[in-house]
Amino acid sequence: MIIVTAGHVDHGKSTLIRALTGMNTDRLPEEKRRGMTIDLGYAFMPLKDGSRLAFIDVPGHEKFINNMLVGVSHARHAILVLACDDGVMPQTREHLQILALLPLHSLTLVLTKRDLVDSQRAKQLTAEGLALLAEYHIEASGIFEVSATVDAVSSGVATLKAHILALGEQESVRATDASSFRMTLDRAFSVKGAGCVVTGTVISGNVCVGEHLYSSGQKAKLRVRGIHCQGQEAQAAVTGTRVALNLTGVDNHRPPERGDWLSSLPQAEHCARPVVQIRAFEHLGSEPLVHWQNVHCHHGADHTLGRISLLNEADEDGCYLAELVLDKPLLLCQDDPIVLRHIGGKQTLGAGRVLALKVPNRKKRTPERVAKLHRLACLDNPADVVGFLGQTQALELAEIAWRWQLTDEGLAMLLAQAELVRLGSFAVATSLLQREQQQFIRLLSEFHQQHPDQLGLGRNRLQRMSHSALPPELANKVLDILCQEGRMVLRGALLQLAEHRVVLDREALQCWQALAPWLAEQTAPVWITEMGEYLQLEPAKLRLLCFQLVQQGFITAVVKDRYLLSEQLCHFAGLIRCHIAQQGQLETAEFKQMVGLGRKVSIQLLEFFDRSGFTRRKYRSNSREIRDAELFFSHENWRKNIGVEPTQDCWQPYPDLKSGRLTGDDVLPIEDLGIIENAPR
Ligand SMILES: Nc1nc2c(ncn2[C@@H]2O[C@H](COP(=O)(O)OP(=O)(O)OP(=O)(O)O)[C@@H](O)[C@H]2O)c(=O)[nH]1
Ligand SMILES: [Mg+2]
Repeated sequence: MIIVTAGHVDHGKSTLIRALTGMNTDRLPEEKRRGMTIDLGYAFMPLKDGSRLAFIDVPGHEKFINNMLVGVSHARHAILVLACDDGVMPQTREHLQILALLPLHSLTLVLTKRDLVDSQRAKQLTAEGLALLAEYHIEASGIFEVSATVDAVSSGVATLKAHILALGEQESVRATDASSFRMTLDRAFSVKGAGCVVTGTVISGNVCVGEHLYSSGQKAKLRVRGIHCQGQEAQAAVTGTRVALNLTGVDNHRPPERGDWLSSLPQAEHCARPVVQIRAFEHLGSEPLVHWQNVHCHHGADHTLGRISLLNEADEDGCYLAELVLDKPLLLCQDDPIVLRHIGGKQTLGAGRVLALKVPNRKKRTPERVAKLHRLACLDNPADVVGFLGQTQALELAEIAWRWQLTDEGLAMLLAQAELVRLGSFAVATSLLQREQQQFIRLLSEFHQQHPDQLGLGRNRLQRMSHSALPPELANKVLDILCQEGRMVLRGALLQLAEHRVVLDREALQCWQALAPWLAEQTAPVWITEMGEYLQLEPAKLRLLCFQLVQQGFITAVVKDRYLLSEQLCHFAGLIRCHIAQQGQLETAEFKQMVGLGRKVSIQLLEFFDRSGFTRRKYRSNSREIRDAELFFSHENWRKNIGVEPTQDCWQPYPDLKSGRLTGDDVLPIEDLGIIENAPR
């Protein structure tokens, strides 16, 4: 447990810590000379169970407010110090404002320098202190009057110490964690014989000696060689403790520095435009926020300048929704506080709580988006937030883990609580999945109605048509599930509803009935012009018919515009298979002789078989061998191979990728058919 001090300069913060712990937190020579705190100071107090409690002593002077912000950035317990002789001063108020913006577990009010005033003044000051806390809706966990420079027993220090020890014991009961290790660095230095040492506050999770951690400042992972936790050598450190880590693997060109982060999870990208909910103190006299106002942004021990892009007007609680446009991106997680100060350093304006790390480029202020952000801001529990987000979008598991800093078990627990299911590397709500499935089915069914002569749609086209909220790889998974459930069927690269059947229209059927016997009499593949002469049809019309017949698997194009019956093709394939089984290979001349056709057409046929994956031409040779004997086995089988299923009146084909008849994963629009090897035009 860590307790931070707060209060106006010279109100006795450091003296109080010395009285409590016996340790002097003002370690710098300059601090000793001037008798004031400049940078953060640390002290420790042993607890009954042998563990230790840490104090962070902050400077009270307004010039060093940046250091104070680093010290309190992840504070959960604080002591607000108020000197009896001075009373409430500007930094008393400002420090309290900053503490009020943080998710504190306890705040103890301590009136110091009690020996300098009478009891009436002390009483009056107690009332003032309480009124001040009430302004910020903070309830003190205890109020103590202390004189830290005189004998500790009679000065109230002992009572305060007892209170702090009790707080420490309560906190140690609370320490259960499913979160991963994350720490902000407030100091980094080199120790002779040990190397790089960094110190900071463990914000979540725990770390052990020997572990490797990601560092935001370094490209490589760093190994933890040694740990000091709460000022003592240790093997591990847990949430809410002050630690010093001895790291190895540090790149000395860019050594760790204040503001860096260490984490056990691979770090997400730094965020330059977080969406935040800003709690401002306008009602307590702070300047009102203005759109596009320049501000100092303090996050952990890191700092940058930025602008506030307001998304709405302040609500009744004085809260705004805003996007922070940061000069330097910060390494943010969900709900992280970002303290906003006036650009002139005059006052604290408020603090933002991180709601989202990814922002859309457009439509930022639509009523729907603002309502969604409002809803998000009202949710405190991570499971509620994840559940809410999962209703409308797929969430990447790695992103959830980073935003809420979760270990694998923590992530599993969160998903279970939020009722999300894992799908690949994503988490989605079942309701969203169902909606997407229904949308795919609806679109495909509409497509079938509009294009009864077509097999179906490719995945990409279906996804584009559905304007799916899911990323492509996840949408593919949803389609796979639909196929596994038998609601859709994948024919080659095309998806169709299970019940969909392609039929030839009446005119096409008549043409085919006339064409089939004529084609059966032909020994060689015929050109489309010959077919046109026979059927007395224009080539354009005939091409459409041929396209349908090819889809149906009745005919096959050997080269563009030259067709033969698929049955005959299988007969040729049978001859090749037989010959190669006996001879081991097939020469072009042998094939020519076997089928009794001309040289040119024989080569066209052999090259077709090569392209479709049935045969392979040997390197620098005119002979061929079998590559996939399963293809073109028999007419019936081949139809099965190309996905043909018998129906009552015709055959259901799907394009065969191996033969290259429909390349790509889409049915191309009719204008683009030219690029398909044997698609008729
Ligand atoms: N009489 C009396 N003097 C006190 C008491 N506590 C602190 N002082 C004196 O007040 C002066 C300032 O005390 P510090 O502890 O340095 O004050 P601080 O709040 O740490 O000041 P900064 O760190 O600069 O913000 C010192 O001279 C102390 O001796 C007290 O209880 N009684
Ligand atoms: Mg001090």
